Amino acid sequence: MAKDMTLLWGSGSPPCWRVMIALEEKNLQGYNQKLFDLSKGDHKSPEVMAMNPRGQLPAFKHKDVVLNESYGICLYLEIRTWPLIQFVCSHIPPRRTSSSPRETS
Ligand SMILES: N[C@@H](CCC(=O)N[C@@H](CS)C(=O)NCC(=O)O)C(=O)O
Repeated sequence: MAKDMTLLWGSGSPPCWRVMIALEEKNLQGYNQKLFDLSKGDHKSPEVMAMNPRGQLPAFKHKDVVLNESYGICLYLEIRTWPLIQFVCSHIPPRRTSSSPRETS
């Protein structure tokens, strides 16, 4: 799972550390990472802007999911790595939409 993850982070950034600590706590070592020097403005580079148009770090990607808020990333990691939640989610029937056929009883 960690090999599919990429974290763009900045030097001296508590929100970045928050995500890195969450990754460590969840034993997700081995993720791809790249350090950007905030003091040089590297967080406005095309590489960061492509992942987070606000040009802020952390920027996180897992497969085709991109997340840019540190608390949101931590929540995502929690959900993705908590076996009970995975079990429950895998047993929830697909959500009915307004275009779904209505049940008749
Ligand atoms: N609410 C965001 C804050 C992210 C943030 O402010 N990151 C700072 C580094 S600590 C940053 O990228 N600042 C550069 C800028 O805003 O241009 C989070 O928790 O992820």
